[in-house]
Amino acid sequence: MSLQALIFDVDGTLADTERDGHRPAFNAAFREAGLDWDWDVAMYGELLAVTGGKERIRYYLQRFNPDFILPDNADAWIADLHKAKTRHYVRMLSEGLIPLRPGVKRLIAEARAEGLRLAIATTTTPENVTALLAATLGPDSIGWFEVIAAGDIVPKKKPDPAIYTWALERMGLAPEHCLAFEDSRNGVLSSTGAGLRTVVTVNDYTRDDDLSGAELVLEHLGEPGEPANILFGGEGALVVDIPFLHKLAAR
Ligand code: XBP
Ligand code: MG
Repeated sequence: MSLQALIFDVDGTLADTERDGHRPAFNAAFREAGLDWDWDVAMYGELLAVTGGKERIRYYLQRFNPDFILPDNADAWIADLHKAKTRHYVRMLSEGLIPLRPGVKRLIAEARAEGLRLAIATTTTPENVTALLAATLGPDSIGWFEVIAAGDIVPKKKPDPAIYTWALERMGLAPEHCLAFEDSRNGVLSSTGAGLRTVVTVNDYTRDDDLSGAELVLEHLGEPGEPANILFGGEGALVVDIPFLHKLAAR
C-alpha cells in the first residue's frame, strides 16, 4: 500500500514530556491549590496506566489517596485543578525546558519535503500540543499538521482507538495508507485498534511495556551518525527515514 501520511502521538513520542514535564506541572498545580500531594517519578510511572490528566487525578485518589474527600462538585474541581496543571505545563514548554526526541525534527522535515501528509493523535490537551510544536519547531509548524486530534474531542481516550479513527476520518484516509508513531502500550493498542501499522520509540517509562502489535520497536528514530537500536521487528540499528518508511508500509 502506498504511504501517504504519518500520524504522531505526542507525549513520550515527539518529546519525553511525562517525567520532567507533565509530572512537575501536576505537582505545581497541587501545591498551588494547597494540596500536599506529590507525584514522584516511580508513582507517576504507575499513574501512567491511565491516560488523560483528569482521569489520572481520579485514578491517583482511588489508588493512592482513598481517604481524600472530594468536594460535591468533584468534576468541576478536578477540571479546575487540571486547568492549572495545563497552565504550568505550557509555561514550562514556552521556557524551552522540553526538547524533541532524536530524529523527530529531521523526520518531520523529510516527510514534508516528500509531500507526505502529517497529523497528530494524542490524549493530551490541545494547548499542550500547540505549545510544544511552537516551542520546538516554531509557530508555523502547527500548520504543518493537517489534523491535530487531541484531548476530549473523543469520549474515550487511548487505549481506545477513537482518537486515531477520528484523525483518519478527518483526513479521508484508510489506515493502510498511513503509519502511526507511538511510545507506549496504551498508544499501540489505540493505533493498532484503528488498523494502523505502528512504529514505537520507547522511553524509560515504556521500555518494559507489552508492545505486541507494533511493526517495529526502537530506542528512538535515529539521527545520521547516531542510529537507533532496534528492539523488535528487525536487527541492528537504524536511522528511520522516508525511504525506510515506504518499505515498511509496503511489506
Ligand atoms: C498522554 C496522556 C496525557 C498526558 C498528560 O498519553 O495520557 O494524559 O500524560 O496530558 P498519549 P493531559 O501519549 O498516549 O497520548 O494532562 O493534558 O491529559
Ligand atoms: Mg505517548
